[in-house]
Amino acid sequence: MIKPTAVAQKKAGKILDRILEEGYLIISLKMVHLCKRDAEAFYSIHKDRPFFAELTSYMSSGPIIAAILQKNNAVDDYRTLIGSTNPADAAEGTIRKLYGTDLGKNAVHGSDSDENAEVECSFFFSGMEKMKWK
Ligand code: IDP
Ligand code: MG
Repeated sequence: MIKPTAVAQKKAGKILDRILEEGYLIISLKMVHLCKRDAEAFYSIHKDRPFFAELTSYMSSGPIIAAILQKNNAVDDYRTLIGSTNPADAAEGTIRKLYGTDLGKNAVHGSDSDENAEVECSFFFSGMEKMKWK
């Protein structure tokens, strides 16, 4: 996902271009404005964390762009490409360092395992839209 601030700041094109340059295929892509309940469902894994309300309010504050990306070792390589959760700690040249502004507004989301990627792709996309992924 490209998060609301990065979309509002018109960074989506640059972020997607970088992802393509790094060798990912974009299998599916859409822009949607999540409601609070959608954001709570997507981030339900974090429901007991102190930042859950802040996170889900933010993620429902404006449109996001969701994508299914395909590449060998996609999850691990994408985590390296985006950098640490806090942009201040992210390595130079990473997407969060380049386009993130703080811990919440850190430009992009990334799945943390193949298993969660499957769940998260299914949250946004139908079977038809995921067709080429498997
Ligand atoms: P990740 O996005 O790097 O996987 P997670 O720990 O899964 O990081 O947290 C999900 C998102 O919640 C982060 O991307 C970040 O925007 C937000 N977040 C994490 N920790 C905090 C916090 O302590 N305060 C506010 N937001 C946080
Ligand atoms: Mg995470």
